[in-house]
Amino acid sequence: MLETEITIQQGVLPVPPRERVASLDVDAQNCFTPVCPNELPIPEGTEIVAELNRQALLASVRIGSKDAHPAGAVWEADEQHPPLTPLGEDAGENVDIRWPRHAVPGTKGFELIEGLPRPADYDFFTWKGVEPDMHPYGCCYHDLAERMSTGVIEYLKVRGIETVLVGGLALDYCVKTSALQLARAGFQVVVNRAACRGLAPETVELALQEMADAGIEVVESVEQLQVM
Ligand code: VGL
Repeated sequence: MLETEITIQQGVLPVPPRERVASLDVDAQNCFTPVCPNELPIPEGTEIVAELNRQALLASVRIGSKDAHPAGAVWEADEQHPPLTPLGEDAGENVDIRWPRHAVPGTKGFELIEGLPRPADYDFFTWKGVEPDMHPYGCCYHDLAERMSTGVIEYLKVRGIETVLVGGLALDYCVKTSALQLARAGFQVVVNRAACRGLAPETVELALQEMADAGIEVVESVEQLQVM
């Protein structure tokens, strides 16, 4: 826990006026919460909703992403191949490790957590992992090599956004990768810890370190943010 204290911002963090700020909800779907115990349930996953909604009040633009995976994707775990085990090279370059089936369109797990807007009510929304041989993490690119844009970065640039407030699920996978992609694209990125939950404490620690090394700011909650 010590490292968490070191990598999380202490005191107030100035953010620009809302015209230049966007709020991003990464994969805030039931499949990553206890609502769906057979997918990738994260304890307290549903509890991010109020904080995501508070965070959005500081922004002029609210964007979101969802995993949208076909059943039977090549990365699906099964009895012989448990979750987190690496896939062989013949699975292709756009998958890395196996995961339980999750976020299949038409199922409860695919839906955003209750209390969030509908995708159509966001200013911009993207769906990722639609192809059965692709399992991206970050919401800015469809492929792991980051050549095929989802349009998130371009949209934020056109809207004149400088700062992106980020929350969602899971902190140690899709939130982390999305934040790193946005930081590399030149945005000030602020990850809101209270608007995130992670799959495992060890990978959360690594994610916080990796984000800090990339210049990403992590705050405990929106209370720490002060408009400049
Ligand atoms: C995610 C693991 C597998 C995420 C998605 O949204 O963070 N994590 N698939």
